[in-house]
Amino acid sequence: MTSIRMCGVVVGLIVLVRVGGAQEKPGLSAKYPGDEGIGSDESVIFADGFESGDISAWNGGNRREKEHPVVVISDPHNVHSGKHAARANYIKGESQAGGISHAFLPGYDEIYVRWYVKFSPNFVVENDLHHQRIAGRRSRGERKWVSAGSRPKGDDAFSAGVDAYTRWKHYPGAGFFHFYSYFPTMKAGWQDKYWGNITNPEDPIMIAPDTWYCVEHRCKVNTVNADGTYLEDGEQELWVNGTPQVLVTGRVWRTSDILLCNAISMGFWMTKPPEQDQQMWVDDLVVARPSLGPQSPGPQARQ
Ligand SMILES: [Ca+2]
Repeated sequence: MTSIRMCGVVVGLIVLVRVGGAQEKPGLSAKYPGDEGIGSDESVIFADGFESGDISAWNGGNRREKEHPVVVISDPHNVHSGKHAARANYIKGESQAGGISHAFLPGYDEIYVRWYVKFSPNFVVENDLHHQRIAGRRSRGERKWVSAGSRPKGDDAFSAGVDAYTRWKHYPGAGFFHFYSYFPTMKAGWQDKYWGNITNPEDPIMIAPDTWYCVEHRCKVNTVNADGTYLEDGEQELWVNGTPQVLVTGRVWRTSDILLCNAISMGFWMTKPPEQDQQMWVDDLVVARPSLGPQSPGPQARQ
């Protein structure tokens, strides 16, 4: 399939899905064109458009900083709004495990995370790209992240993940966004180990190269009653460019109220190293209690 034909298919899919409906009501972004001042809203937990010129706002820092640091760049073509964005640089044949994270304790029952992401024209996701996480960690005592290959116990950690997915390059380029999550009732997979459980959209929006996408991710923990019993009423939801993509209900994220949504990460690890140098850019990330929706056009916003 040529790149021109591929673009035609991608555009057609996006138009079809958009007719199906956008987010029902304006989110918090509507009050802050260009995200200007959104970080000061009392319902915003964290916001970073990387305008400080570094990632110092992220209190979890830069994972594997010496090998593959996430850096802040100012090339206007690769900035969504303002003058800076974050960039992950992939090197041909090298495993890329970099990422940035931020924790906010004790945490919340439900949060929304909205960000913009763009992939370089030659970007290929080999299978899964572990992109963004809403993590549930202990609100008191020792705090851990989930471990790859292991099922969470219900009182240690959970991970609500958004990946870019190609199913071993069955889909071109960066593929589409889906869920890749760890939770206590997850199913075992390859080699009888517990790898992130996948939920795909019915009508995926295929990721076009060199194009900004607005991605919004919601996680709501399930109810834990005062007597220690719990309900199967947790949720996870995804929108791309304001269009609903996946809604999971009835999920058990936890069996103890010690776990809350209290950390996020932007990650860049792929199942297999890339076969070429490639880049990904992220900008305008906001974590909030109400829904956000796509950024309203501001004086410097690129649509
Ligand atoms: Ca920016």
